[in-house]
Amino acid sequence: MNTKLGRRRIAAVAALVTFAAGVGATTQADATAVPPRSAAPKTVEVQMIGDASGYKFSPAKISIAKGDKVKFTLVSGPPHNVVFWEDSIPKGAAAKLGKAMTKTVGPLTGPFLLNTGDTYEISFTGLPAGTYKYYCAPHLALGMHAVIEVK
Ligand SMILES: [Cu+2]
Repeated sequence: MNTKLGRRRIAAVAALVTFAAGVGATTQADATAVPPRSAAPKTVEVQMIGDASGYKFSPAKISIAKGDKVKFTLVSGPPHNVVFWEDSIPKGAAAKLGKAMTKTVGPLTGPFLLNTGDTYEISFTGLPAGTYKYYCAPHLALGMHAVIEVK
């Protein structure tokens, strides 16, 4: 009698053991909690520099994955900002990029950073792959422009 119940108990114990093994391996448990992706989103840093060597974004060209963030940090020579050329970004990206940019002071125009250490972040989540060319409004004439490649 009751062999069915007995089997169920064994199954329940087996499930518990499996669960406990999973808890022991925390990295494995964490990996199953995030949606599948080829790699975790990362933040890529770009420095805004203005000194005796000139005005520039460094590095001037970066390559990121969809979903990554770009973090601009003012190092020297302010004010600096980030402005995208609407005709030098992928077709259909302008509206989404405009929403992804916070504190804009004009179309695809980020706020002016004034102090060393100030940062400005843009998330490329949901933005199409392609080439995004941008510049710093105060220093465009001095060659302060750069490229973000979204893969
Ligand atoms: Cu600048």
